Amino acid sequence: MTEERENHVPYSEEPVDAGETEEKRAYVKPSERMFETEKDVERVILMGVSRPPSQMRYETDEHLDELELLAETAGAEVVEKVFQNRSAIKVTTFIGKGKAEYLAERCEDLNVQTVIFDDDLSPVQQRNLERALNRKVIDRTSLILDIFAMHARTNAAKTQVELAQLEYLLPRLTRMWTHLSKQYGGIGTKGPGETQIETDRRIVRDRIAHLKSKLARIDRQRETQRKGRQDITRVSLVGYTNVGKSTLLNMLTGADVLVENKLFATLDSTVRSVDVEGHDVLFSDTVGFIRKLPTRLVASFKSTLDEVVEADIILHVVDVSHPHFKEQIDVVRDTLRELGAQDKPTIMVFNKIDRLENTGSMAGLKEEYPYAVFISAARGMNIGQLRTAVLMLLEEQHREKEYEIRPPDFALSAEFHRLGRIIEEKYEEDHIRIRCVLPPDTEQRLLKQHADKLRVV
Ligand SMILES: Nc1nc2c(ncn2[C@@H]2O[C@H](COP(=O)(O)OP(=O)(O)OP(=O)(O)O)[C@@H](O)[C@H]2O)c(=O)[nH]1
Ligand SMILES: [Mg+2]
Repeated sequence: MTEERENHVPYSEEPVDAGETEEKRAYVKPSERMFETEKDVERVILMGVSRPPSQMRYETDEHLDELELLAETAGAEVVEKVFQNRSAIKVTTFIGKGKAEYLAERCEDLNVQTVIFDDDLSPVQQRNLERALNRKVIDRTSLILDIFAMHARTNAAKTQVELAQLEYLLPRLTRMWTHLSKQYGGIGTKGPGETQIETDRRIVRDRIAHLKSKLARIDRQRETQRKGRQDITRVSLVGYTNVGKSTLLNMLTGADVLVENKLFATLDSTVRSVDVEGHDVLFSDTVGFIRKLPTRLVASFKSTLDEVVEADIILHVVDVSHPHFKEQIDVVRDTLRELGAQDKPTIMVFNKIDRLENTGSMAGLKEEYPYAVFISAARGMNIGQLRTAVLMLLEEQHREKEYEIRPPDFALSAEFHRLGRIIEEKYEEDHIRIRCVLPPDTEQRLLKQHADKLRVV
């Protein structure tokens, strides 16, 4: 057994819900392979590969800086960064033979336990590299998954992370890795002629199916909650990780979401209601985005990210003090596109202006983004301007209209009062006229529900 396999400890957490049986929990929790179980700080080498002209060396440098932050967030110590230029990636080992030998040497010299690749490795590449280096080899995706596993607090977040981890793991289950069921005696009993690895795959697949149905249940609950709020305007804070979304939510709403100088401090969405000049507005903060965020992970975070998909307005928060904030903007836009939320009314919010030494750069940005707001969430600078920008967009969305209820229906009129902003109301013998502003969703719903008596004048 290699060191890695000994780190596979059985999953023995308390059941998170009562319907969960022993058998369904019978598998090895992947996150426990990694940094969580390490008592001493894990020493790691980062490996980046440039492929000019599609990825130049300076880009690889930037990516490795970010990978270093990720590794540190996961509790590891980065002792060296290694680079290679390659025009073609090797199917078997990703990097060339010479570089692999060099890496093995450096691992030995520097007492390194793990090598982290910035690029996704195929299961075969990962396995071959582990053999060649005689060390644990992981990639960016699996590092991100580890951080997610460490930071997941709520039932929903835990379930989502575990699902993503198992889906990552499934194609990587090899004969070397396995013997899950033996650890559980009796569980996942072998069928006739079924090999150990098939049994293990089946355990993981069963667990995946169970997690998916659990997530579907969580989705339904959240949907019911959202339905109860559908008449309220929803503003979702999105952005790259660590840009200050939670700080801004706290500042806007008085919430006390955990704020940390860490990547992926927030994994779930927090929703708070605030009155913005007479409009009831729900602000939500959610999981941050990052370059190369695995699509699988985005998919398993569907129930958290629905908050973004269903928002009326998006606040795209940017850390303007970050040297690569423009690239981060692109990553966020791409992720929004993946979610199908790219066409929502969006306000660009440039945060951390207090860290800008040269305010001249702001002038250029103001030209490029004329509707953007420049704030410092931590210092509370220009928060009023941001509220105004939200309000203006709201007003634009909630244009004032005149409605007629014929014959008069006082219950319906009361609903207008509850859900809209009434500007004027007139009672006539055979009808009621109301001039008001309604959120678009609400208007649609009322018109449909009361088609027999309600119309727009
Ligand atoms: N100087 C400065 N620091 C800020 C500002 N806003 C947030 N920060 C800091 O940036 C770090 C990240 O803030 P968070 O609010 O946790 O960021 P986030 O976008 O929610 O991050 P994740 O949830 O990890 O994706 C913390 O250390 C904050 O104190 C700001 O306006 N100025
Ligand atoms: Mg946060």
